Amino acid sequence: MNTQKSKHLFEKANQFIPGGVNSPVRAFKSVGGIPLFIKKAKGAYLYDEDGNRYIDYIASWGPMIMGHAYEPVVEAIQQKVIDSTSFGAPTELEVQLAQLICESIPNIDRIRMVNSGTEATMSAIRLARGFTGKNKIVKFAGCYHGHGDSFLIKAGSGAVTLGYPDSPGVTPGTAQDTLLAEYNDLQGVQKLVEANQGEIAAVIIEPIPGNMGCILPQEGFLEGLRQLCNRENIILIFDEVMTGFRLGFGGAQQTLGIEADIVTYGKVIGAGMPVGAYGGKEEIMDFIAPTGPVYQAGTLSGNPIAMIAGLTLLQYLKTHPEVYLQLDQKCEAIEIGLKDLLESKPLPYQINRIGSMISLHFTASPVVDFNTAANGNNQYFKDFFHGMLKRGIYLPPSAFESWFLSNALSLSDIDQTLAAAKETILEMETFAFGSRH
Ligand code: HOZ
Repeated sequence: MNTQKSKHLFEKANQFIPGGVNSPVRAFKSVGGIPLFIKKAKGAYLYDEDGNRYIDYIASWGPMIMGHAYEPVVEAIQQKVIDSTSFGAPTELEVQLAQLICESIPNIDRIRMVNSGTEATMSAIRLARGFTGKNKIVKFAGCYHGHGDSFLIKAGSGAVTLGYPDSPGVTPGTAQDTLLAEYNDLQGVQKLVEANQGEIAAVIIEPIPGNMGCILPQEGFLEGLRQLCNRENIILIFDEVMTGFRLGFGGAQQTLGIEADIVTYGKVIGAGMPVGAYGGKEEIMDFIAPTGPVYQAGTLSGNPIAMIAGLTLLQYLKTHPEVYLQLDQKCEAIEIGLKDLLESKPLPYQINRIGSMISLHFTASPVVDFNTAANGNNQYFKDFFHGMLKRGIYLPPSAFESWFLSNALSLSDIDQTLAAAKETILEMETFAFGSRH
């Protein structure tokens, strides 16, 4: 596969952009090699600057649930953009999007639009602190809530991929207000709450983490968190930036049957435009300015182009629930296919999946939290990643990221993916039991 143009662009990018990328995990650092520079995408396919085509399992890290350049969204943007790209003033569109969400998600009475998932989570904890009058928050190792200072404590995603889960630049004062728990360990959270009685404003969690690979909650864990937060007057924040409108229209809350006090969104809500949002019950949300004293603002918040993109996609998803069933079936086919290929092989592996999120870890023990995710064999992951890439399958360049399927994937794309996996696994076996042992 010729990737000369990407190579050249990466060299040039490194002169002008730190590390050559505008978001670290894109740099391929933990898997090695040159990141591909993408020229265009359509449906399930990405095309790089050298003209190579890839079947895409990143979907822009989640947003492109109907595939790239989805016609209704493209047309809606084209029609709207001639009316100007931003006003910095209220629009009917943002009311329509807010109404659609509030009328669809039972525990969301009000929602505030921002520009990214990071902004949504930062604002959500400020709101929780302002509302409760308490300072500390609990987060979970390996969960990633964007790059706000309070969250860069044992963070997942690119932070752990690149070896900086605790970022320099976060002051000790900020860090000490973030208490760390292990995902799926309810007792650990209970102990933290006892040791910090009356001081914890919020527990923030990806109900189904996608930033240490995809991890599933064990029975009783999230239910227990909900009860604990109720008992102790702690705000429970579900970070549904990845799962919102992806696992179903009602996200993880609907899938799991558990309601949070504040929910954060991003990705699918903006259909690939820079949008985040946070919402919840009226009494909490009305604590935000201008109704309440907790300040949060943004020049581009509720941007009309972003709103029309999000509104068009969400209207479609709401009226086409079969999309979620189709996505689930496609992802199940990948799961079953990979398991069939790996079952009889000497490579240790775990596959976690829910709906259209899936991840593959090369480890013998179940992946249920950060430590078990970090046990995965990164050499195997690199070999698998590059074996797939050279066969035209574009996976996340880190085992600490979930794959995201789009409904543009066809059965033939899935067959092609599994054929590539078969060849890759054979190659890994030969290599593992040849030169490496
Ligand atoms: N934080 C994103 C994945 N969890 C990565 C975003 C990007 O690099 O584009």
